[in-house]
Amino acid sequence: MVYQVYPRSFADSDGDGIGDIPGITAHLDHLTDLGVDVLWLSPVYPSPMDDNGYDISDYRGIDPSFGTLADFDALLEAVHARGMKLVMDLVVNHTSDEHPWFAESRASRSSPRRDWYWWRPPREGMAPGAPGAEPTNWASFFSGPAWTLDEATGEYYLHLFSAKQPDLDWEVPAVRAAVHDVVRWWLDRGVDGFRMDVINMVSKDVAPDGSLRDGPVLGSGPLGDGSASFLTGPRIHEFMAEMHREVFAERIAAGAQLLTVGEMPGVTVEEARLFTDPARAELDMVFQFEHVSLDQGASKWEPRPLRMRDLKASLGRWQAGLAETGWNSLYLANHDQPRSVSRFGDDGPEHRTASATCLATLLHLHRGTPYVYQGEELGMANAPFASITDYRDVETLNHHRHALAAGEDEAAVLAVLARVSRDHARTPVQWDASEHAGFTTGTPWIAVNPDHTEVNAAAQRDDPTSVLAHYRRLIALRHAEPVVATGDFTMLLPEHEQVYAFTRSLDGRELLVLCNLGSTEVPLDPLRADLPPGLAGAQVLLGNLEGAAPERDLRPWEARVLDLAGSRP
Ligand code: ISL
Repeated sequence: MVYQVYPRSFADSDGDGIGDIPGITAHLDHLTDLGVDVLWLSPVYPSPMDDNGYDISDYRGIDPSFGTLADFDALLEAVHARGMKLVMDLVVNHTSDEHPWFAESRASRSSPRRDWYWWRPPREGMAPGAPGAEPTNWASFFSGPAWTLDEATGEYYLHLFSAKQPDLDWEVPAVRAAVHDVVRWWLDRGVDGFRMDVINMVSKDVAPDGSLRDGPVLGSGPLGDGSASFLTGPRIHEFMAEMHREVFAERIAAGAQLLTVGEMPGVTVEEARLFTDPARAELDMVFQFEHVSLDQGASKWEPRPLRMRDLKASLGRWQAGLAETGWNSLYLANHDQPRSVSRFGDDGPEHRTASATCLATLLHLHRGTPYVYQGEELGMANAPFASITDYRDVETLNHHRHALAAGEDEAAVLAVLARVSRDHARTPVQWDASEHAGFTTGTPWIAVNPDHTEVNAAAQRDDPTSVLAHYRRLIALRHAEPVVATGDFTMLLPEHEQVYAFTRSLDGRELLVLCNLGSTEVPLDPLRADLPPGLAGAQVLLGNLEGAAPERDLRPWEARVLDLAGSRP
């Protein structure tokens, strides 16, 4: 399994209130105890921090707020000494606007690096800066248009994210070669692979004359959805195969064990199969977004209740779709998503532990590679932020500003942010009950969740009933049982609104997983006809509540992994 560290919020070693690399090195026991195989580090490169490091100004260094290259090398060595691997975040759809490449590109229309980014003149017949003069109507993911005018040269540059994150133009071979060089540089330093940020956006659908097309208008306009022009674009498979060939293939042939995972908003299961088909040699796995979009309306700012049958239909389709060819990544949370226990579980005191462990069981018993996001293994919940001054994230702050400017009611906007802001994932890891949760001796850059007095690693470490202890057991189970890692997956009870059930089977071994995703008890008898036979003779391999028995009714948020083997005629 892979454990994601968001360095800014993990552990601060020097009291400046910002997590750093020595802080991670000092907490590696936590990862070893958990059974982590791979650590994925969100970006630590030099950055103006407009998007907390997803805006990189130097691909070959470490931001001073996180430490030094020597600190990084020490972390890498310590990770390897513990038998773990370390995967970096590769953010190459865009750079920071403060990257020297962009500085050079923007300097003049005739700069040799002008074409490294997407510069375009205003819409035909319109003056630069006039409303609607942007080259296309695309909305940025972070509110407002995806184009910003550079006054000095009179052209616009494309940024699918913030104005400080200009998109690189991968059509230019020198851009791709520069990216390959960066990847080689880190592999030579000893890293074990990459999580590739929005990598399915690097191929844009550009017409032979260089123009890009408007997308369908969003809501009442004027901005449009350009995603048809940049999600999984025409040359994306070529670019992924090229990177594999240029950078990874030789090292893998020489015996290196490397991991590549592409973050791909909007990717379909059919595309994912192509990306992860070993015969095509592109990527090991992708992060898909279907299951984290089911509780969203027209946008992430319009949350709606999740229907259990939608979740099963979606995850079930991904399990089936990548069963023969390809491989799934499994996640419920990351640094962009609200906390999983608040979103899919029940973070109130009564059901917090049970629902966090129930969700963990569900996820970790699927086929694929599970990802745990820092603090998820403690049952960390959304922050009780009530004012816009509590928030730090560029996406959240931009949305708030744009929504208010559009006349939306602030209380309603804040109510949505309280559910969906990315900052919920970014409050400091709760190490202990002390002030600032043991995260820092200084003032944390974003508030610590006040529930750290109850919910923290120190309180859970030696408590066998804790969320942390349950994660440890789940990870150990996967390591010990081939059926968990690679067994076939069959979804059961597809229409049931509360019980999520499936089997895993391998070489005559069969596991039945039952998860009650609700706060009421569910009697087992009415479900029997749709469950495999042999419940009576089954063994409880793992349960999240004390007193688990194969045929017991499912208590609120109870999860059970039953071993049906031996009970068959
Ligand atoms: O966060 C999201 C949902 O609100 C997504 O739109 C998110 O921006 C998208 O998944 C891309 O995420 C990645 O690239 C962004 C960065 O802000 C995210 O942190 C990163 O994971 C731009 O680099």
